[in-house]
Amino acid sequence: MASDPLTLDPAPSLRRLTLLRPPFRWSAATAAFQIEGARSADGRGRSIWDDFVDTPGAVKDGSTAEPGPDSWRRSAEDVALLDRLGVDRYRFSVSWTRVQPGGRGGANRAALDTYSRLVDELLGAGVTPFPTLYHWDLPSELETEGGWLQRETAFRFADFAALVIEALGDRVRHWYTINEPVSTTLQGYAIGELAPARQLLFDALPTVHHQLLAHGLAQQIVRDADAGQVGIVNNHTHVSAATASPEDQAAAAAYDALHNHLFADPLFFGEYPDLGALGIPEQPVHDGDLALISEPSDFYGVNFYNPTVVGAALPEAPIPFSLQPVPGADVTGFGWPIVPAALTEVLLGLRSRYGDALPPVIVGENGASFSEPSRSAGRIEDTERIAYLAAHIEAIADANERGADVREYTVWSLLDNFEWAEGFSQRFGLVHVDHETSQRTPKASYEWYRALIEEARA
Ligand code: IFM
Repeated sequence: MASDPLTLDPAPSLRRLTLLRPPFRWSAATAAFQIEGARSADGRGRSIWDDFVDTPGAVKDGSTAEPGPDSWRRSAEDVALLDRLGVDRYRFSVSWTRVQPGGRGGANRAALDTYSRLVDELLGAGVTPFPTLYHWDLPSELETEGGWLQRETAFRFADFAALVIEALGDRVRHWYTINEPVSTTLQGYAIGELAPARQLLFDALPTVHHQLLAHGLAQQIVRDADAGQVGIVNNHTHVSAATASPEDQAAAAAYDALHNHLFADPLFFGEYPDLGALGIPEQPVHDGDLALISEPSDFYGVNFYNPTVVGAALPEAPIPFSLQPVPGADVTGFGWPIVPAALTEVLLGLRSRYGDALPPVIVGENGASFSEPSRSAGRIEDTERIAYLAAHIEAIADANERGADVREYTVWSLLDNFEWAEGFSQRFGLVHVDHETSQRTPKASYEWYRALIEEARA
């Protein structure tokens, strides 16, 4: 996917909405640790994110995800919001440490009952439940034993997945296995921006294979249980070289391989790209692993936020590339460049690289944080977010018109929530949340998305 820099198309009009009529689906997403709060309730165990937030200075604003939206106790409010929004599906995640507090053993029934009630409430509201089985909350005990660096973790995850699928699989018919393995590998184990805050650089890379193996095992469990549709969801970025120099081009190709191909090639080609020239060791593959990992899924989830411009390594740097600003692009509150055309390129790039091996695509996350007050005296007029979402939806329509097969769009996020190392300082929600009182107030973008969904179905 490495190519020339892309230009920003600022037009937020939805002139292509006609291309996204039903059966195209509209969704919104959250994740357990980011919204649930109630860290000590109902027998929940510790995860690597509890360890992270309890490390002084690790979270930018010192927040701990408590209470935040407090969705463990207030899920009925979330369901009411989803109902009025009119989404087809709700992407939420199941907390591993609520179901298996120590990361292994029998299920905590109280936790499964709570998720079961959420599923029933969603179905009652006409919203299809679409859980993610792993959204970054690895049990601390397993991290102590090596976490995703250890092959065994994939099997522990499969045990957990089996408990959830057994409890909910009579009503849940759509499953994401693992969320953004690339973020866990690169930000969690390689550079330590996210939990478990390891700084292993290329020694982090066995976590790629172990997460993909976990996906393959969980997918097999869904299949064996006849529990519906299943796939993985990863983050993709469009990579371009900072200049036409051979050094920058080579660095961009290396980053593209690391961020995009290393994770998707084994799923769709059944083999890892050869990154030996970069000094990256081979993945710890056992007989039969790649066949399992490349078993066809029902969909491929693509999370997209921003493109990446890459230049040659800086002097003395331990990695063979440098990440650079995207020239001329506006940025979100996070500082992420806003380039909707890059999403079109990612979708077309996947199509052209993997051809018929690529299943239908779901955009599993897309959204933007902007500076907004922590307390809301009324509706927040988040026009920048509306422009961001509209332009990216249009980018999907463009991709479909040019041969991609995207079947669903998911906004990150339904709610303002705990943005990992940024704490409560970044707000992505369609709904404002006062993180002290947990009060929810729909923003202008919520009403805009509601109207868009209605119009797309008309
Ligand atoms: O909040 C995260 C989410 O948990 C995973 N994908 C990216 C989002 C924004 O950073």
